[in-house]
Amino acid sequence: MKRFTLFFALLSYSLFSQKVAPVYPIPSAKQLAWSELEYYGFIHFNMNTFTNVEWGEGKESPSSFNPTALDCNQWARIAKKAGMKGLILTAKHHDGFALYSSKYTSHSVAKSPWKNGKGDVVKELSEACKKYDLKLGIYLSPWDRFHPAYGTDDYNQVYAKMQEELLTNYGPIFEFWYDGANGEGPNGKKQVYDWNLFHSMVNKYQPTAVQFSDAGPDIRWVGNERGYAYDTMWSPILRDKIYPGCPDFDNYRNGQENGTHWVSPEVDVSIRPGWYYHPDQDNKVKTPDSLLKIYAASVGRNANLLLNIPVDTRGLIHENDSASLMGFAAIRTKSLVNLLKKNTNDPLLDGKNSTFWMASPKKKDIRVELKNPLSINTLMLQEPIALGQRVSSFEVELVDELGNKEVIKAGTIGHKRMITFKERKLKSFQIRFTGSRGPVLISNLEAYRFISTRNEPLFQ
Ligand code: FUL
Repeated sequence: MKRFTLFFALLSYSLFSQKVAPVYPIPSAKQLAWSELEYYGFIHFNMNTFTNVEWGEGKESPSSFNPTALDCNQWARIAKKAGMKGLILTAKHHDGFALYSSKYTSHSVAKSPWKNGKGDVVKELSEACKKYDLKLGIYLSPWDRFHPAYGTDDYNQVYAKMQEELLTNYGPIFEFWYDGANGEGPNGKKQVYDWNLFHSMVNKYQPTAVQFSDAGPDIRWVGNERGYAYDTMWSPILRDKIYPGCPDFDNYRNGQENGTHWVSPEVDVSIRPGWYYHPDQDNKVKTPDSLLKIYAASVGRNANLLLNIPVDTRGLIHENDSASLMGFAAIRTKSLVNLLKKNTNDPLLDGKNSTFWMASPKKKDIRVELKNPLSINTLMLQEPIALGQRVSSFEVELVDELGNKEVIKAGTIGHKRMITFKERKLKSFQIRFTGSRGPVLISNLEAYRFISTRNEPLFQ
């Protein structure tokens, strides 16, 4: 690929992070490491796969759970080839059926015909993840429509004990997922959850794991299941005002400029319309192009992407899903080629997050003159978030080879921000920062040409 020479009208300079005061809140070490993961998978596979529903009632017979060819190595192999960093498994969904034999519930694989009740899906997946160098995450639905103790204090102990089993028997866990969906248990009772107890279990047994819910404590739901984050996407949030399943969550989904705690968003979306496998959705698998747009609207908007793959009744990822994931990986790799020339002496162009450009009263903007016009449709900016999230608004002025100008206004940046536009041959561009908490720091600037499976520009 042809490389282009850059002329910077500004003088960029490097600063060591310790010389710049952080703007609080800032991420913990485990939150920072989590942000680097960017893309990993969700596996919805459980009783619902066999009963062909999205939400079971807890009255299903364990005899229905009987995959004919379950192969967690196939899941892991596909996830690895797809470029995912890990997999999160539904160890127990709302119907209460557990994918491993638990001492604390009678509703599990132990009562199923699969492997004569001796099977353990969590174990098989944990071994496959180790083999393919993937991280393992656990989804354990707090809502349980089966458990007789649900709605009483005892259930909190049951849930914590199940956490203990999952957190101590399967090796390192990178993420623990508390679903916000919540309703009544088998006796019509609602549960008052002991969140402090649940959080303490993860902190005790897997201190490097991040915990997900509508309200964190470490990472949070983005507020929709359609695959996108927002133009303004703060990691800081007023965490003490929200809780899992809180009805006015919409008011908090963008995070808050004056947020008290660092709780970054995660975008969860399924590759199919449903979270679980339904044969009539075999031809409704999202295309590689739509997955790449989802990627730009999630990873490119200060969030991580958790892409769900519904495993089928054989216990395998369906051929159509696999094909789409491979197509997505292929165009993502081609699209993420930085077309700005790397320059190890320039903190913006060295590809490192530890060095950064800092705005000053004299140098408020970033201005790039391209010696040879460059055909692109995406600009990517990063803040060194270890020092806090700062930019609240900015604008990008694009100038094409004929001198035509367009100004795009945008909100936050955070870990990664992608600004996408109709492809054009750019002669120069300028990034003007119009609002920030403290001095603006930018650690990386890249330019891409996002393309579709037909090798056409992705954004029209
Ligand atoms: C939702 C659940 O109700 C869905 O079944 C699914 O597990 C999704 C990831 O979260 O809240």
